[in-house]
Amino acid sequence: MGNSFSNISAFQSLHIVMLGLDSAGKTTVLYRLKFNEFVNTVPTIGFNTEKIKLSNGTAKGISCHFWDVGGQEKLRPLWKSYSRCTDGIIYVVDSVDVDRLEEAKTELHKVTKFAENQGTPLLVIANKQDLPKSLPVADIEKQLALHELTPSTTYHIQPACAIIGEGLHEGMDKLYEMILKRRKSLKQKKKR
Ligand code: G3D
Ligand code: MG
Repeated sequence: MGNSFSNISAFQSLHIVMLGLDSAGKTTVLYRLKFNEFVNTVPTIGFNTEKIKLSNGTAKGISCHFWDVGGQEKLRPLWKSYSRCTDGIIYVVDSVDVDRLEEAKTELHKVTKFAENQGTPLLVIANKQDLPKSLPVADIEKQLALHELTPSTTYHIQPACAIIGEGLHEGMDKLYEMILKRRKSLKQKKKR
C-alpha cells in the first residue's frame, strides 16, 4: 500500500453523509457508487444507508459507510444529527435547478456552521452536468458562495453526472485526500 493509505486501515470505515435538496441526485450517486450502474430512485423518505468499498482511484479499497438523508424541507432538520462528527460531507446540487440554488446555498451554509461540523471536509457534487442547460461549475461555486463558508471548511467542487457515474470517483478521491490531510493535522495538533 502507498503512503496515502497509511493513516486509514483497510478495516476502518469512513463515515460519510450525503446531503442536498430533494431531487439533486443523492440517491442516484449512492447506488451508482454501490452497484456501478444506474438505479432508478424514488423520493427518499428518511434516509438510505450503504457500506461501500470504493473501487477506483486513489481511494480504491477504502470502505465508506454512507448516509443519504432525504432533502425535502420537512426532513432537513435531520441533517444536523446525521452530519455530526462525520469524516466527510457530500453536498449534491442539481446544476440545472437554478431557481433553487439560493435555497441550496442557505442550507449548505447552515450545515457547515454547526459546531460539530467545524473542519469536516466538504465535497460539493455539481450533478446533472449531462443536461444541456446545466450551469458551469465556476458559476455554481460562486452562487453557493463556497469561498464564504466557515474558514475551517476545506472543500472541493466536482462536476458530475450520477446517471453514468462520471466525476464521482474523482470527487471521492478529493474527499479522501481532504480527510487524510485533516487527520494528519489533528494528529500533529495532539502531539503538540
Ligand atoms: P435525491 O435522492 O437527491 O432526491 P434522486 O435525488 O437520486 O432521487 O434523483 C432525482 C432525479 O434526478 C431522478 O430522476 C434521477 O434519475 C435524476 N438524476 C440524478 N442524477 C442525474 C444526472 O446526473 N443527470 C440527469 N439527467 N438526471 C439525474 P426521476 O425522473 O426519477 O425523478
Ligand atoms: Mg433520495
